[in-house]
Amino acid sequence: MARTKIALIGAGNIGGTLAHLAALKGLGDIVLFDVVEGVPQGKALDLSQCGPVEGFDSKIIGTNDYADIKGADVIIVTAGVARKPGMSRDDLLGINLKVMKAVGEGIKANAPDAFVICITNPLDAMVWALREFSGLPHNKVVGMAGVLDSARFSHFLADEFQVSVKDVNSFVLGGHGDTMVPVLEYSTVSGIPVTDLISMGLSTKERIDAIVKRTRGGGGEIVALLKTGSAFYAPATSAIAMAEAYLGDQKRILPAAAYLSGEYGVNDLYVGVPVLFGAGGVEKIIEVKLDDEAKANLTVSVDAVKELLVACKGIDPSL
Ligand code: TXD
Repeated sequence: MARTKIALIGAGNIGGTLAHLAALKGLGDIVLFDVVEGVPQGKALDLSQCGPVEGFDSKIIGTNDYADIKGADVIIVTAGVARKPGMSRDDLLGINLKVMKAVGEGIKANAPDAFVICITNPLDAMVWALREFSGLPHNKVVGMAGVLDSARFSHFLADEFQVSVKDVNSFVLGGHGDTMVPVLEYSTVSGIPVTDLISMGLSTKERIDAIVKRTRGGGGEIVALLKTGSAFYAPATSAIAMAEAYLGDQKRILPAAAYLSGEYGVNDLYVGVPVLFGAGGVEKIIEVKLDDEAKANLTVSVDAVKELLVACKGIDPSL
């Protein structure tokens, strides 16, 4: 049987980290694709030279040719640009939409059977556009944001309660970032909901609200510190967890931007929800009961995604 092939579209900070993790975890052979000449080739060579030290023999190549992603089992997309000072959200949307068009067409022509994970921002709109341009089935195209947002939330909760992160399981819904909806009733420490931990006097509503706020702004906090880019270690780790769930048919339930057709009362949109991942890609959308506050927050989140899609359709009438 041929080795698993993982294609990474975009060989920037996240793309390079993804390649490193995939090689260390022995997930398969790796293709790093980028439009910039030399960068994917250079990173591939550097990463290949980790092999003798780490003891992996994944074949890692860098390329500027979509033909090299032929037959990929998993594709992770980070291609695009980040917002620079003076650039409006619509400017960014316009640029990355064009990138998604090129990437979608490249995938359609070369790897239509792949499971595709999109990371490029603005996430919920870009994953929708990538699915449209690639024409792949909806269950094979997902967006990564929820695993990262919940990892950030779990990290802060573990810190607050002074417990191991292994015992913290947090639950988020909705779009990436500002409109993310953390659900406290379903966020637990060893099965005990955060709401109960507050009643037990182990924290306060105010402190948890501050943690929620910090989680929502988690990306921005890192951008402000780095000054030259955005987070890449945790985003890469999060996408790799999703790829492993698919490749290993793990039946994991992870938060991800998935295509909704009626679930949570939402149609024809990608929104962050709990997803059962297995060999079939998105095997099931898990619909949980939400209280009125979470429902209202989810509506705000969904409306924000809808607005972005209207802007996408305005920029590219073929959508
Ligand atoms: O949770 C999440 N979804 C995110 C999203 C968390 C963190 C960062 N998030 C977004 O991921 C971020 O806003 C960016 O849109 C992507 C990628 O972030 P990264 O930090 O890896 O950005 P880089 O280092 O700028 O890398 C982008 C690469 C760069 O090498 C470009 O040359 C390349 O994308 N690029 C392209 N590759 C292929 N094809 C095209 N058309 C193309 N255009 C640019």
